[in-house]
Amino acid sequence: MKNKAIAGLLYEIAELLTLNNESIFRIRAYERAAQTLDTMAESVDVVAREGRLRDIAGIGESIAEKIEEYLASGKIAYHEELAARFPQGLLEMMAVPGVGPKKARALFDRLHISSVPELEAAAGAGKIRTLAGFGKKSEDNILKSIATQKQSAGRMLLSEALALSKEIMAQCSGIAGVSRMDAAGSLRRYRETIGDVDILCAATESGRKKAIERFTSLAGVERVLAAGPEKSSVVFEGGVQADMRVIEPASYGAALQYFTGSKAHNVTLRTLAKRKGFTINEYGIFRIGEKAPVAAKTEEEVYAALGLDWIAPELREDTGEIEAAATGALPRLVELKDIKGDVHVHSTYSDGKNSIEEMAAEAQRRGYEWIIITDHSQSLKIARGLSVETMRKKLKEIERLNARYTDFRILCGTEIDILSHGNLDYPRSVLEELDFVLASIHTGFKQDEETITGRVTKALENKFTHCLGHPTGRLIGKRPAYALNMERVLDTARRAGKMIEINSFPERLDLADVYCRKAKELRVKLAIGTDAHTTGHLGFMELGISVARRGWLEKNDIINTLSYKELMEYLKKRREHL
Ligand code: DGT
Ligand code: CA
Ligand code: CA
Ligand code: ZN
Repeated sequence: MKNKAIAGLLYEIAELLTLNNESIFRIRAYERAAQTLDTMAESVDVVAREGRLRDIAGIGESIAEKIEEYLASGKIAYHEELAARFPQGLLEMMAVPGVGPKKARALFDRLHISSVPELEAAAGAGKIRTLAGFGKKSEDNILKSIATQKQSAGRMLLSEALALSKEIMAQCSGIAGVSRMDAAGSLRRYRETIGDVDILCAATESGRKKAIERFTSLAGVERVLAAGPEKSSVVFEGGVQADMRVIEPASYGAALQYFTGSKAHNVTLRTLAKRKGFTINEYGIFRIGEKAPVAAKTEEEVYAALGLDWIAPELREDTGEIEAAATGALPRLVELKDIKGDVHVHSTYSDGKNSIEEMAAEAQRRGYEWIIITDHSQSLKIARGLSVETMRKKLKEIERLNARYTDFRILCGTEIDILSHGNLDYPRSVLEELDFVLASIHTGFKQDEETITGRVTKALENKFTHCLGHPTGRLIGKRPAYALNMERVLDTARRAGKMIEINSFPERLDLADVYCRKAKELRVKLAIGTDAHTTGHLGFMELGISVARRGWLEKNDIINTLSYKELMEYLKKRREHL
């Protein structure tokens, strides 16, 4: 977790240097170092302790010293010194997507705007469009970005909350008298953003105190908000809140059910209980007027007491799951262990950090049967998209690697740019040779609904396209979705027999759960891709699976559950289909 914190500070230094009009080389050096740390699989503490910090490509003496300073003291004086030169609000403005350091500086110098609220007011009043280099369009974008940021304000990404909860539970494990620990709340339901982390812990009287002590004195705890006998709350550095509730083992199932939520699910459940002559709370389910619960120990018993099948937490949003549980109609949700391959993987051929061989080895380690390498296409120069010539080299390398495996296969694919008019970024002669064509948008995010929807549907109708990559382009908390008409896109996918990706990258989770469910209704198949740029990123599959499960998807709705042979047949049929 320190990798991220340090990367964040280094990125900020780069931005502050930009704000200060410093040398571009210096700025790039910090950006590169930040990016390296951000995507590094190893923990920076360990690397530093073993004296290998200066061996990392892109980390020179001066930056290495700053990293060491952070590891020793939790801060970087150089960062603080730079930050102190500008109003805090200006730094926040700089973080608004579409603003950035250069524009922030212009707004500050010419309109004396030095905070996000001031920026919002000025944009709303039409004052920004008059500045040279801004215009009406950038004014609208600023307003949109501020709105997106507000929506996710105070919430963290699912991946961050998962990492934190795993850390908390690992640190709190092994306490005598504590028999079980689970994440609850939105985290157990795998919502895409998380307000606070809720942990439940089953403990006897003696385990109780120790669990709370351990929890409230965890590394990184900045403030303890409450340390009661049943519930304690802490705030970690960076402002993330976590609650831990300590529960008697006898009523653990009832508590887990209650504190998993969602609130809407619990409200409907409570209504059903009432109709059946029960009351339900965090201690159990009770026949009205009786003291002893009918069920409390396990969640299964609680649901069964109401005549319901156990409902997977990912479904507990009150969108029909209770009705389905009453009639035995719940879906059998896809699971991580059903997954046999990954459809979206980058390598050093484009902007990935590991070779094809390394990515394949990691996929094998994860128990997969196949992996599709989808490097960027020729137009996407910033991500080192492959020329036609390099693509031919890549095809040969994959052929050579495949000759070595007996029970594993690498497919040669591409994450191909959908060009501005909906055309694909390679000629037919290349497309014909590829196993998998994942078509994505990387430019022109701000086109209007008609234009961008037309562009995407045209790409889907192209006979060589197999799948639409990160369909809406949204970055959670950072960038809104394109103005895409998703109904039309799904309908086109259905008619053309094309797949839609569930991109598992932490800030994408795109296609989102509600649309996954729509896709399933239309019998459009989904393909989960991690968009891995390092071997470690293949682990994002857990996030993609969680989106699929929240979208009610079963094994057959997702092509990642196919064996290599089934997959090849499926892909071949898709092409014959046209
Ligand atoms: P979050 O933290 O905003 O991502 O969403 P949750 O669902 O984790 O909400 P949180 O942390 O406020 O509460 C945890 C769970 O407690 C929630 O999912 C449902 C359960 N709960 C049961 N009854 C109530 C209630 O009356 N109020 C609230 N806030 N939660 C309740
Ligand atoms: Ca919560
Ligand atoms: Ca909570
Ligand atoms: Zn992409």
